[in-house]
Parts: sequence; C-alpha cells; structure tokens
Amino acid sequence: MDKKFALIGAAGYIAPRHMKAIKDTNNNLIAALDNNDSVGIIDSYFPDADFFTEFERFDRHIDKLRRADQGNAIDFISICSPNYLHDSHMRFALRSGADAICEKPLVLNPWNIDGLLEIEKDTGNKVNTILQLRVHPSIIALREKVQAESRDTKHEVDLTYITSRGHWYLQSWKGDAKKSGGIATNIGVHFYDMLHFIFGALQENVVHYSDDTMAAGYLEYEKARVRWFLSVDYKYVPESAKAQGQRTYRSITVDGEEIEFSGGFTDLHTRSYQEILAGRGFGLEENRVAIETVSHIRNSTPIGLAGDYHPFLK
Ligand code: NAD
Ligand code: HP7
Repeated sequence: MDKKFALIGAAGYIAPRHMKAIKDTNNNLIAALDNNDSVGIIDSYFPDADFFTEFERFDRHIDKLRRADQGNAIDFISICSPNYLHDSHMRFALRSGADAICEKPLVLNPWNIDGLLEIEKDTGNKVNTILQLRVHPSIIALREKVQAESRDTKHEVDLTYITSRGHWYLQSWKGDAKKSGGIATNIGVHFYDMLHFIFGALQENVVHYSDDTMAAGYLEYEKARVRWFLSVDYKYVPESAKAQGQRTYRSITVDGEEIEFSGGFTDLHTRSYQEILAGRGFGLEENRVAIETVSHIRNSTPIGLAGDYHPFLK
C-alpha cells in the first residue's frame, strides 16, 4: 500500500490505535502534531516520523511535501484531537490535498457537516470517520438479520452502556460539554449511530435524564423502540460484572434476548482503516443521523420518569 499519513493529536489515549492501524495496513506515518510533547510512543511504530508541537510548523511541512513533487504529498490525515477541534482539523486535511480519517464524534452539530460537504466538493478530497461499531462482526450480523425482516417489524430494545472513568474524566476536556459535547455526545454517539445503522431512520428522541456522568432516554427507529442508559460511573456496573473485575458493561437486548458485543473491540480501528483504504469508508452523510441525535439530546430538557424509561433509572 504505502500511503503517506500525518496524524493530529499524537500524544493522546487513542492515537496509538491509529498508529497501529496505519502500520497493520502497511502504510507509513510521515508527520505528527500535538501541542503536548509526550509522544515517545511514536518510536514503537514509526521511528522516522517527523513531529511538531506547533501547528504552523506542521502546516509548513505538510505544504512543503505537497509542493515538492506528487510522490511526497500526504494522502491521509488522521485526526485524534478533542471533539470540538475536529471540523477545523478536517478542513486543514482537505485543503492540504489529503483525505481525512476523523475520530468520533465527527462534529458536535449537524450544521458543521454542511460546511464540510462544501469543502469536500471544492477540494475533491474526502472525510472518513471512525465509527468502529459499524465494523463489529456481531453488529453486522444483527443488521443483516433485521434487514431481512418484514418492513413493519418493530423490536423492543434495551441498551445499557457503562464505561467507568476515574475522577480525571470530569477535569479533562471530556468533562467539558463545550469541548466534548457531554457524555451522550462523547460516548453515546457510538451506540446512537449503531442503532440507526441496524434499525433504520430515527423517528423519536426523548431524554429522561442527563447530567455530567449519566444520561438516559428513549429512541424510536423504523424497526425498534429503544430504552437507553449511559454512564461513566462505576456504581452502575451490575454486581455480576463487577465480580468478574469488569469496569465496562455494554449490553443490548433485542426482544429480551442478549446480543453479545462486549468483546471483539480491540482491532476495530485496523478494521476501519482496511475499509477506508478499500474505498468503503463511512463519510459525512453517513454521520448525519448520529450527529443530529446527539445535538438534539444535548439541547433537550429531560422529562424525568415519564413514558418508556430504562429500568436502571428507578
Ligand atoms: P486525549 O485527550 O487523550 O488526546 C487528545 C490529544 O489531542 C492530546 O494529546 C492533546 O494534547 C491533543 N491536542 C489538543 N489540542 C490540539 C491541537 N489544537 N492540535 C493538536 N493536538 C491537540 O483524548 P483521546 O481519548 O485520545 O481522544 C481523542 C479523540 O478520539 C476524541 O475525538 C475522542 O472522542 C476520540 N476517541 C475515540 C475512541 C473510540 O473508541 N473510537 C476512543 C477514545 C477517544
Ligand atoms: N481509558 C483511559 O485510561 N483513558 C481514556 O481516555 C479512555 C479509556 P473502554 P474505549 O472515554 O473518551 C470509549 O471503556 O472503548 C481506559 C469510547 N469508545 O473500553 O477505548 C478505561 O478506563 C470512546 O468513543 O474505552 O473508548 C478502560 O480501563 C470515548 O471517546 C480502558 O481504557 C472514550 O471511551 C478501556 O475503556 C472516552 C467506545 O465506547 C467504543
């Protein structure tokens, strides 16, 4: 393959999964940017990569490669920066003549997608997103099963998604709603996108409860009625899972039947890269429903314990 990559946000938690995916797909990381210089991890994957702590110098380097001759230009820029910076970093990627591979949530609000669509048109370059549950084998199998059913089937779904985080979470940008969008945006976006991917168009979106560490609501899709519960608080992990030392608990039941998808998460970034490199990446429009969903949840007034709420809320 040997495509040339640059990476923004190289010092963070998720960046090594991108470095691994670039390496696993036989491509090369040429340059990386982070304002934090704790990036020794780069040597484990790409010891020859250039590294910048200032955007302007990174920009100059990327531009120099683009102008030198066709063979040196960066093909892809991977974006692992905080959520509220994604749209700016995608614009930079596209204007630099590269395609973008951007972490979730692609953007915080639907109108950001419209601006990016224009730049895609102007530059001819493409935005791809990392929404790795779409490439999870159990989720693909469930989607195929649901798609084969008659049009008027409506499933009863309970979704419980607990990813425990320590005290640091609320002190970091992830705990700042202006930067991360809040937990429904930062973490929930995975499963709202997955629900749309499996069960079709979104028809109703009700929020029962929402604070910094927990949110719950009801979503109705063409083919499912979904009660959802999301938290980063360890206290909500069920006792049976805690007894096994688990700090994360991801459960989806469809008509009372558990769909196992807790496992199989580790290699999904590499799987996503394989799809993107094969020209089957998920682009701007494929993100729209998930971004509309999180934007609506963020701006809703919770209605409390009324209607169809998730059993964990009691
Ligand atoms: P992090 O805070 O650990 O890393 C973010 C990095 O971006 C930091 O090193 C920070 O210094 C750097 N940064 C901040 N501003 C920058 C700027 N202007 N230019 C360059 N670098 C800058 O966060 P993280 O957990 O690695 O999350 C990064 C992104 O990945 C977020 O969008 C997050 O939502 C996403 N993420 C996705 C998954 C997944 O499962 N797909 C998991 C974790 C995080
Ligand atoms: N962990 C850390 O030490 N630091 C972190 O920043 C994150 C995790 P999982 P992932 O918190 O922002 C999920 O719960 O799947 C520890 C979301 N992804 O499996 O890697 C954590 O304490 C992602 O979109 O986390 O990431 C565990 O010990 C979201 O941005 C371990 O890592 C991210 O949380 C694994 O933790 C976040 C999915 O839900 C698919």
